[in-house]
Amino acid sequence: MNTNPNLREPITTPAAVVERVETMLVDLPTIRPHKLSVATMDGQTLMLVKVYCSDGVVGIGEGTTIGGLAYGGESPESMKLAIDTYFAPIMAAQDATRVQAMMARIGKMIKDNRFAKSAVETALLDAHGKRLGLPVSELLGGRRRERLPVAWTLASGDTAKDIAEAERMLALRRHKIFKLKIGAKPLEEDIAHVAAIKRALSDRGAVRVDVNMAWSETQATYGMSALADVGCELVEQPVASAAALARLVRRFPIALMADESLHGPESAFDIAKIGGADVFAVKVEQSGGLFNAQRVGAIADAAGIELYGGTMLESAVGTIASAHTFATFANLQWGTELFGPLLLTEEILLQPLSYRDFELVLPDGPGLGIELDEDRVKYFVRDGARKSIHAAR
Ligand code: MUC
Ligand code: MG
Repeated sequence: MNTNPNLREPITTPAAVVERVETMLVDLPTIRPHKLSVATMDGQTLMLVKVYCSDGVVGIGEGTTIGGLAYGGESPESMKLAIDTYFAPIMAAQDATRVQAMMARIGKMIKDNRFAKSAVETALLDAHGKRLGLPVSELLGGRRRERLPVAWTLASGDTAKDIAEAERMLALRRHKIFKLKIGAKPLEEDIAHVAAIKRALSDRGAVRVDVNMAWSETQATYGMSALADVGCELVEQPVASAAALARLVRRFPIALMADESLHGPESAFDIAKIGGADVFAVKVEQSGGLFNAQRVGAIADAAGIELYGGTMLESAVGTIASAHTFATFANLQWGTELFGPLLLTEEILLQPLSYRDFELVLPDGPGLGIELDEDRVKYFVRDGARKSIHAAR
């Protein structure tokens, strides 16, 4: 028998248990087609999850992908199905105040499904923060910064339009770091596109590219050298394999960032072991949640790899969950790209997130510090009010 009082199971009943888990798909248009080498997005589908607790607190979380299944193995629809069918019964009646223990319980019974886990963990942390009156960043150990620099992605597919868009962002003082999506066109065309944008912006704007794995290793060898020559400062995931990334790193005077190769702490450790990248694009969903994203950050720090706060183009819910996480990072040398809500035509919060002076300002309120505009969400929810209004016309 265990007689050590410190090791005993708590005998008190939890202050709050999970009563109900609700999921929904919300379809929102984008402000313009967003062209990546893997997909062209005309809209974004959010999978929102709400965790209802017995103390009356409700937490929200988000799971979002890029182009359905074009980016990875989970889609908003598959997340909804997984949470409704498998996560919810595991969470029911469990202590809602022990978030890490709940995630460990889920992890034991559910393999993979990193994006769905991230959405659920976000909702649990939002609820617990509201319960304790603390922002999520404080539950994660405490924020080190109140604002995060935010890059903008130029991905209209047209050089002149991209330059005009960049000029608008500079004039608005919203963004001065620009990430260009390339890899869908022939390499020479892509290089000319990047060169023209860098020439137009000069030192008023930093230019980086994301190839989304579209190049072969030989294309990347030529491409990285040419990109460095035209003043591009960083290239993100030019090739698919982590081994090829490791062979390319530090051969050219341009930083190399891993994105798709990162699937949480284990993959981060594998890449760090071989010094396979200069920078990690940490994504909360891709890492499998907020705590795992912090672990990826710690591994990068230990290996001398620099950090960047990535996005899966989430709406305000997932974006602010990422912001709370990145605000706790010891290092964030390359800033973030937490612009997801700005790519959508519709606002789903009562009080929009604050972007100013090239930065996203972290909210101070408890939990995620945001409030959903429930009427807007009801309108845009799949098969919801918008559909019935259109059908009645
Ligand atoms: C990616 O691959 O990084 C981030 C910004 C953007 O436009 O797309 C995403 C995905
Ligand atoms: Mg990327």
